[in-house]
Amino acid sequence: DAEYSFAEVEARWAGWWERAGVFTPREDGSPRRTVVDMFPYPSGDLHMGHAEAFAMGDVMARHWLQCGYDVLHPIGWDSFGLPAENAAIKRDAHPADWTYRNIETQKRSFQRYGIAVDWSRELHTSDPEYYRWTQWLFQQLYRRGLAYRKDSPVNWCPQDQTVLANEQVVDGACERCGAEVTKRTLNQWYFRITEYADALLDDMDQLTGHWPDRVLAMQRNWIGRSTGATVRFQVENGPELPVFTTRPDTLHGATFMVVAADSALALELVAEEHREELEQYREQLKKVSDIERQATDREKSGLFLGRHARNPLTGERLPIWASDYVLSDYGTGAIMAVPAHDQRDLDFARAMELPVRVVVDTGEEDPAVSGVATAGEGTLVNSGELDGLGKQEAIARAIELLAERGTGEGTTTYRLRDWLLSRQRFWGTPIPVVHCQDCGEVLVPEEQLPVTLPTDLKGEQLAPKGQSPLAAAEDWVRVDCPDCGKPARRDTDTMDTFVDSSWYFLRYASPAEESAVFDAQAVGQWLPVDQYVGGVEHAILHLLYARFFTKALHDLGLVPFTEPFRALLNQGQVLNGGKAMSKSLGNGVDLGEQLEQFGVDAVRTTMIFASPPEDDVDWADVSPAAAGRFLARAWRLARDVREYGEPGGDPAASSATVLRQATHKTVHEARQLVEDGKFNVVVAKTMELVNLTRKQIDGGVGAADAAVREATEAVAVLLSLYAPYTAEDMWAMLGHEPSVVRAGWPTVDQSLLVEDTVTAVVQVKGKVRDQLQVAADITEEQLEAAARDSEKVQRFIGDAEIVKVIVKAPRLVNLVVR
Ligand code: ANZ
Ligand code: ZN
Repeated sequence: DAEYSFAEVEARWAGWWERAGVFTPREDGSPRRTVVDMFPYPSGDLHMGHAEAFAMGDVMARHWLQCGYDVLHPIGWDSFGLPAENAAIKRDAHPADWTYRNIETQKRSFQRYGIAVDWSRELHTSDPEYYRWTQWLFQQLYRRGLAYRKDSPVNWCPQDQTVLANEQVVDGACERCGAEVTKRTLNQWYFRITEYADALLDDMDQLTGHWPDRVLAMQRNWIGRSTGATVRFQVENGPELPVFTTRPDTLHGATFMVVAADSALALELVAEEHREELEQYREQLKKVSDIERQATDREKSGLFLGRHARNPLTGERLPIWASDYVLSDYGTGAIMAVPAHDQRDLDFARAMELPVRVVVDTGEEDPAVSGVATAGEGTLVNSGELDGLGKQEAIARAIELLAERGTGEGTTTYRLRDWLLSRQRFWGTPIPVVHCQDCGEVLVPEEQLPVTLPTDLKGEQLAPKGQSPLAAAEDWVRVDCPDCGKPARRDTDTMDTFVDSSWYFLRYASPAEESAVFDAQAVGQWLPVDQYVGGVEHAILHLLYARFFTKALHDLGLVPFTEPFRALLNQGQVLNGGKAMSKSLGNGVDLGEQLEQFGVDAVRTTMIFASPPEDDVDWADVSPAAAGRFLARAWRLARDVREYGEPGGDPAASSATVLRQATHKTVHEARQLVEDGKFNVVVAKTMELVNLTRKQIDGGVGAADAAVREATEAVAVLLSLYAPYTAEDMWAMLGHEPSVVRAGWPTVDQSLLVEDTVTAVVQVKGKVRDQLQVAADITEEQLEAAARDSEKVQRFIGDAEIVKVIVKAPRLVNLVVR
């Protein structure tokens, strides 16, 4: 007998799906579904993380194909970015060389991995055909006032001459070279995502239940909408000092004020005798990253500015301090401190020996004694006309009082900041703007797009020098102003790669479209994405940016929907020994070696079987070898059916009711399990069906039985979701034309789903000779047929003639013979 060899099975089908165009949408009027995996960065080769994520997305795509949908499951490459640039600097090459070489390698691996994607729609964000439209979209946003430039302080490494992200500053030093990081003010491009803060929050209602709750919570938190009040305090012999507070009810408990030490406000307010002290303090702060500053366990520091302000409700005189625990870019950059009811204020008050006054009685211990601020519900005390009110009533009343006096009003504040999109790097989408002395910022005319990257820069020329490497390409930089024709200069910054990935899924609908960013009709037909798949590390930025872009494009009349991804699946990580794989731990698992040793299908099956999709997979705890043995067992069913079975038999005529029930039940349940994201259970169900089928064959039903063929075909369809090579091979052995991919979920016979089976007794001349498990609602004819088919019964009858049959369905058959 032929034996299962994954290598032979893979070789038989390698490349076949692409050649046959199996995954190219037919656009034949069937209902459509779109599955998109977060596109990969071409970092080198496929790794275990990709292998898991793409196996998951593939289950959904393949399931919908079996359901009869026309499925769009595309792939592309997020191919701009720093690693390519760094590799180019090191190897004295152009980033494109490294990038496109990696894409080739990785693409071959993806194809071997048998992903059900339509390669004809492959896109690269670093292709001019693609980034032309990234530039075009930037210009549309610019025209709408959604892209703008402003000066802003950034982390600056004087050694590397480059801007650093907050995450790259460690203990005030550059993560790479250790130099002391300073702040520098640069003119940067921003997208006005804050204009969409409310829409981004409110539209999450549409996503609830379809996106993981934790992702929604993280986005909500990141946007950070706070409702409260702006309260204006009057500085003695000075300006008004507005603060944002969520607790205007606690105004009587304010005992001092704090302004952000690094703000212009602090410099403006400081009394002359404290100026030097403030300047020293500010120097110190430049070395601390924003992340560290916001840590709650950080020791409080600050200084008195030598000024006072008046409480607008009580007239009380409050000292003004400066500290780093107040952020310059949140609210108004200044606060009223209420130490009794705000922990950060209490810590500061205790450190600086400032008074603490309770104004909300919560029944808890005095914060001045306990050191724990009381933030909960309670009754107002020491608060004049607010006394006796509850917290919520007092908030409303305080806002009324402030409004009456003209010293405040209700306001909403957000934590979300505009999106800083410019990068002083080479390998990204050039910003399509020209700067002219006379005309200012001028958009590059649409017919001149794309503004392509110069191809003659390489190696050291790309190294960071404090401005974009593009600035060094003088020929490229110098252009005539599109408006006045005078000499002007191109913008030399490139876009954050998150801009490229904020709209790629839209391009998949019509990737070859040359005259527009996309074909509106195709976008309307394929999008929004029905199932988006990717890692939780993108819970905030990428997903928020893509949602923002979609909303902005909606408002520009370019797309008819406001949310890009109907459903989101965050696959877990692949660990090894309980820890994330890493070079330093030396616990990396090489995907290529796993594929060589166990085969694609065994690795994919292992990924899917190990745990629910959103849980981590610990490679140390799984057995791809066992998965391989399961696939071999499944495959042998098809081999035996081919060898002994005759096609065309009617399973309904089979007496193997138990097997038929199991088959139909498995198919029925599996469909729902996939929809519910319980992919691992689908594998378990397939295993059970494979084992049962083998038992039935060996137990007398035989491989020729139509019910066995039926079960084996169901196994092939189930396997097509996660073991594509084996499934295709089985389907062919069963005598079908390829491909199994669109074979369709077998039609479920509802009568076989009846949970209750009963034991029917078969008697020959009044003596019990066999017992059959049958459906409770089996018909008289079916039961008689089953009884006649029983091997045991046949043995007792031998050559005798059946003269009479008494059937009492579902319990009894009595055969009278002579
Ligand atoms: C007085 C007060 C009393 C406050 C109280 C809280 C509790 P969220 O909810 O995060 O929006 N705050 C305002 N601007 C700030 C800034 N730039 N840096 C640091 N803290 C700032 O927080 C709003 C509260 O955070 C505001 O309400 C303010 O403190 C503080 F019992 O005002 B509160
Ligand atoms: Zn001009």
